[in-house]
Order: sequence, then C-alpha cells, then structure tokens
Amino acid sequence: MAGGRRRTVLVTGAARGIGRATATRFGHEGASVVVNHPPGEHEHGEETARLVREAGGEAVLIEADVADPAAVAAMADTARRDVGVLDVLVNNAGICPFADFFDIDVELWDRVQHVNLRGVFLVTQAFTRQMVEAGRPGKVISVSSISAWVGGAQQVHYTPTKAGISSLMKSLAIVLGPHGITCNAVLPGTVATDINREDLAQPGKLEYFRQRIPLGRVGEPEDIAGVVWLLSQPEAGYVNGAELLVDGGLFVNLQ
Ligand code: NAD
Ligand code: RM4
Repeated sequence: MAGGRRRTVLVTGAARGIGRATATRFGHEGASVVVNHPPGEHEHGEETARLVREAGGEAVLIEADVADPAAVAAMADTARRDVGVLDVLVNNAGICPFADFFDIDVELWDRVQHVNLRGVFLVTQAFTRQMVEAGRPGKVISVSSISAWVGGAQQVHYTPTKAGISSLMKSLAIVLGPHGITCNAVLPGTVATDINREDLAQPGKLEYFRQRIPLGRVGEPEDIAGVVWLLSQPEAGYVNGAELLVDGGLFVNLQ
C-alpha cells in the first residue's frame, strides 16, 4: 500500500511466464495491477487477471502490442483513467525466436528490436510522463537478461536488445532520478517458460544448465518475480541505474 491506498502497477507482457508471476506477486500485496497482453492472448491475460484477484489484488486487463506507438498511447490513457498514475512500471514483454544468424532476415531483426527495445522506450516514456506531470515518484523495473552480458549463437537479434534495455535504464536513471523515479534492470539467467520451451527440450540442454548453474536448477518465473517485487520496495529506494543478475550463479561459473 502507498499512503494507505493500493499501489498501482503495470506489468507488460503479463499474459504468461515471468510477467504473469510478477503480476501475481504484486497481487499478493493487494496492488492494483494493469495486466498488459498482446493481441491474440486475451485468454491468457484473463487467467493472469484471475490469479491477481485471487491473490488479493485488483486487475485491469489492457490489450496492447508494446511495439505499436498508437497502442501504447491508448494503453496509457486507459490506465490513467482506470487505475491512475503508476507507482511501479515493470517492462517485461519480450520475444526470442531462436534462429541461425544467416537465417535472420530484416523483418525478424526489426520485430525483435521493436518488441523488446522500442517497446520499453515507448511504454516508459508514456507512463513516466504521467508520473512527472503529476509530481509522483515511482519505480521503473525492466526485465533485461543475462544476455545483456553474454552472447548467444541463436540469439544474435535478441542479445543486443537486452544490452539496450540495460543501457536505456542507465540513461533514464539520470533523466528521471531528479523526479524521484528510479530505473533499474533485472537480468534473469535461464528460466523455464514458453520463450525457451523448444530450446530447453533439445537433448541434453536442460541437464547442461543444471550442471552449469551452482544452485542445480534453471529458474522459475517466481524467482524473478520476487526480485522485481523486492526492487519495488521502499528499502530499495536508493538503487538507481543498476543491473541485478538473477541467475542462480550461472554467470560466475566459468571454470
Ligand atoms: P514468455 O514467452 O512466457 O512471456 C513473454 C510475454 O511477453 C508473454 O506474456 C507475451 O504475451 C508477451 N509479449 C510478447 N510480445 C508482446 C508484445 N508485442 N506486446 C505485449 N506483450 C508481448 O517468456 P518469459 O521468459 O516470461 O519472458 C519475459 C521476459 O523475460 C522477456 O523480456 C524475456 O526476454 C525475459 N527473459 C527471459 C528469460 C528466460 O530464460 N525465460 C531469461 C532472461 C530474460
Ligand atoms: C535469455 C537467456 C536464456 C534464454 C532466454 C530466451 O535471455 O538467454 O537462456 O532461454 O533468453
């Protein structure tokens, strides 16, 4: 609660995976959660909204492709009307269509850039404008990735977007800090969701990760949701422009 009222939170890409777990985590504190989903995922969005309400929160479902400027502008207007100015913005929506480098055409390249990086720009600009105009402090937490720091042979179009998200949060930490709005990036390692279901189903892949990760397992969406929520707490109020790796120790286990 913020000053005795429900906190207002938007989670983009909350239809499934890490976004759904994050929306539900905020539901547990009784927040008023905007559950964003892209066109075609209304039923998944409804299920997330149900989980948020079951947890004790309020949920408002808004369809918008985060890569589409008009859809993002409409989402910002609807959210302002239905829940008010945000306390917390979680940029989570993302895609990673695993592909060989020589098979990536310009359409696929552009789509990944647009959803993952332009989407964070558009959504953050629209919603922090409202915060600044209302004179309200807040928190922007963007789901980047361990891929901001490491490459991926099948992720040549994806890893630059994650480095871009981390960089965007650093610049915005400077722009928005004076307004009391912090901007940080959470960097998940490997978390079992739809995004990598096929990749992790390859023979030996899951076992490889289990051996590489000192905690002995790939992540669950709740592992990331919990850390996003921690960063949204007042105790994390002096964290600004940071990248927080949440990977079970995968990155440091090189030797
Ligand atoms: P997921 O495929 O389960 O979820 C992706 C979510 O994004 C879905 O809810 C989907 O509806 C939404 N989405 C996709 N395109 C959208 C669009 N144009 N507009 C609005 N929403 C859209 O995968 P996930 O693992 O939960 O991914 C969530 C985020 O976590 C992504 O940004 C991903 O890059 C990041 N991430 C995931 C992992 C992992 O191992 N799973 C690791 C690091 C980072
Ligand atoms: C992440 C990381 C994971 C991968 C997902 C799709 O950034 O590379 O290993 O499964 O992306």
